[in-house]
Amino acid sequence: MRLSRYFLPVLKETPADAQIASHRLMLRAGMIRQQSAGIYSWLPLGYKVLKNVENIVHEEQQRVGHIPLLMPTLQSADLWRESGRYDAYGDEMLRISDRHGRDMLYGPTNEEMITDIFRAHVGSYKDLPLTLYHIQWKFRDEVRPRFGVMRGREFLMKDGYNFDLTKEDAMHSYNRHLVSYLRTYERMGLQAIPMRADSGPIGGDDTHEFLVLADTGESEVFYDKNVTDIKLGNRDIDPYNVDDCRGVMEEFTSLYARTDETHDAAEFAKVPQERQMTARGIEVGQIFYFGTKYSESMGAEVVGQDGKKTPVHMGSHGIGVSRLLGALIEANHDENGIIWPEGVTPFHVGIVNLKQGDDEADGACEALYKSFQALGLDPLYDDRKERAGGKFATMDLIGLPWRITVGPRGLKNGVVEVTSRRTGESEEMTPEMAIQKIVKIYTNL
Ligand code: 5CA
Repeated sequence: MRLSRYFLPVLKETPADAQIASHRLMLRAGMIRQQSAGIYSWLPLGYKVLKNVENIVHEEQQRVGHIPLLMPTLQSADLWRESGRYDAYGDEMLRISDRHGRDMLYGPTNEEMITDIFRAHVGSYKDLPLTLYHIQWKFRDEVRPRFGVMRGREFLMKDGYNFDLTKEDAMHSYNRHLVSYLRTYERMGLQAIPMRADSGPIGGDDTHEFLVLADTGESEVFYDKNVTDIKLGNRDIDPYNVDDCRGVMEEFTSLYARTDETHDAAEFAKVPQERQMTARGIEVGQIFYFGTKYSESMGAEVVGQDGKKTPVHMGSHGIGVSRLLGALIEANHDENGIIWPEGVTPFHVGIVNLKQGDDEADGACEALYKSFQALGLDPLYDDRKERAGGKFATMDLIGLPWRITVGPRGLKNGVVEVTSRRTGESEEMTPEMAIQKIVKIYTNL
């Protein structure tokens, strides 16, 4: 993309009503525009990152055998009457009626709908286990939408649902989700700690939330300092292997880590005092096991090996896809702007032409631009007739992890400058070496 032809409405001024860094930076970098309270348009730059985050979520879900589908945003109230949640859900549910006076709602989650799909098409234990998921917009009429996409009313969520024959099988699904979530967040360059939580309106007793530590997080968290040392890394975990997944679950959840909802001061006191941490966190995902809560009330049964019908054991599992952009920025920014981790960056590299109109500089930039594209990378070339300072400020604000600066002076010596957004360090090298360096960074991800 050439910046002169792109749509990047950056703001010079800091928006007054945005209280936290990620909200301010998303507005300033032209990523989102608020349309009404808690409802946003995703402008091109924001949309690109959202798609990158979505792709990682899809890949990691499918890596562990979960199957994508797509359910609608609007649902019939009758389905929710079957589970009893139409009345129980309260004011967070946006209720709508259509021209025939039928009660509809904008889905805040999809347990009922997926259970309906399951009961219509699955009847035998032979079709289990099954995990279906989608990435779809949700609506929750939050009392206090705030912090931009962090607590929106309309937001994008990955929600997945497992169907298993027994509680034991369903717990394997739960553990497998935990493994896949850890990998998903790590690929984005985020550490999200699984913590014992409360299940709220979804139901069930077994639930963990995944929290990214950040001062601006909405949840208060209590944890053993040692949990932050545990990483999944590149371990080869077979998602179908029960012991492998249970092992990871135990490793990540045996140390004390809880949100304020389940915090137990007496238990916490057993953690050595120098390791007792109290902090704030952003909830970027949650997994639930709720057994037969929906399958019993809605008649989702399978015929077992013994020929008898039995309700399936279920859980649901959510990732806050749009919220993740906020969490990513909270965890990766400085006073000049965003610092995207390579795994989600909207463009792989920025090219800054210090002297637009100079034949040599223009030619070198064009050559870099075309080479990156030919190698399958997505460069953003600032080809505007602007001062260098303004170009650098824009690049810093939008946070591309790598910048190549091209100017007549360097070109005289055959070099361009490669700058890391994170460290601020610059290195001079030939354009060929610069290409090699950047390509290598992205192939090694
Ligand atoms: N049905 C279950 C799992 S699929 C469910 O709805 N879980 S949830 O309520 O925990 O939501 C899943 C994730 O969506 C949360 O962890 C959070 O990251 C995100 N989320 C929830 N509410 C909002 C909101 N108002 N704005 C942005 N993200 C949200």
